[in-house]
Amino acid sequence: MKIEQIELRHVKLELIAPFETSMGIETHEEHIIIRVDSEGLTGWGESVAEGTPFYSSETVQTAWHVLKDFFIPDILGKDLKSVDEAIELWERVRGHRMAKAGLEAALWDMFAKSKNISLSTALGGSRKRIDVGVSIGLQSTPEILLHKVEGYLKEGYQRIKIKIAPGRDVQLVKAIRSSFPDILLQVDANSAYELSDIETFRLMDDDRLSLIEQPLGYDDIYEHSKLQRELKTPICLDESIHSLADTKAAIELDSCRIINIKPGRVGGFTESIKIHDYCKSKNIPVWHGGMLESGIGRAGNVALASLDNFILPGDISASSRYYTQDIVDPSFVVAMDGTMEVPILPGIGVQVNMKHLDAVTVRSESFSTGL
Ligand code: OSB
Ligand code: MG
Repeated sequence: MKIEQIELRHVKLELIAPFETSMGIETHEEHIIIRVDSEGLTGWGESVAEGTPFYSSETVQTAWHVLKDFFIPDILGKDLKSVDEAIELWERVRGHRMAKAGLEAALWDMFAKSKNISLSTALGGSRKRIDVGVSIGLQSTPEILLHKVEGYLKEGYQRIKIKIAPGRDVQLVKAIRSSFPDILLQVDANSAYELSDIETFRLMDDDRLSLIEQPLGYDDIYEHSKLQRELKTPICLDESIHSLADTKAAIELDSCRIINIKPGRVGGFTESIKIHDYCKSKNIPVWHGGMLESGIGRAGNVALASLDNFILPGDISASSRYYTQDIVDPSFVVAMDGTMEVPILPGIGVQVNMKHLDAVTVRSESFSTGL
């Protein structure tokens, strides 16, 4: 397919409520929406690099730069036969995975549309509905947290994840466990602890947590293996896993027993599928993480999570859990049984609402072959 035009949009979406983690408080989410036009078809993707380099070293600005100066010129005007062909052209770029994943997603959408199949089918997914959970930020009091947990359980969410930070951890887990003894519960530290904090994790080790997500250093694999050795509760790595190679290292070292897959963090759907398949061959369950995506990124997440080794419920919640107005129609909803439908229409399977997209766009730039 001849890549005729590519457009970048820096979007800024206001969250329904501030999202607090050990990395700070977010009131808005900034991402890049990427549109690719080719032979009458349009592909959409979302780069999840954020406004700040607190979760990942990438930001909207670094992603914009690398997309504009490297990834886009590599494919603009080319007649691509497949997504793989683009990935080969991009191979010389090191890192910048979130930038690459956004453009790769737009190509996946476009190629799926050209074959008249859903993105889920194109990626090799088989589930018609996926199991979903919700990620709850740090709250000002344990009472407010319990109230939120109760509300989300009533909406149907199959599991609860809470953010933790030093001093705001064990007592929150105990409080939730005493009110909701049997729910699927997990915690996410976003790298807020050190190995010397092991006692904190021991105190939660009998609370039947499904997993402890990324307790130690954001790039660490080695110390997590020391921590995992001392705990019954599975560790799950998020920030530390950027590739299939990291996944292999983490599994061989027993640094974690579960992997969180976010296509942005690992450079796209293609790498995500490799990680998914490798984990499946090693009996390691995976689940789909989230980056507070708009409906465009969410559609990709839902499609990827339809692959069969996404065994645990994902951080893929209803559009309304994040934003008052999504930029796609229909917006994503969660059924009372805690599942979400996988779109079956071609590509991402949802329509981009141009009016809503325009309203959240703070900057845009278009690149075309030029005649
Ligand atoms: O660590 O999983 C994380 C959001 C932004 C950055 C990192 C993380 C998160 C979440 C939210 O936990 C997941 C979601 O999109 O619902
Ligand atoms: Mg996480």
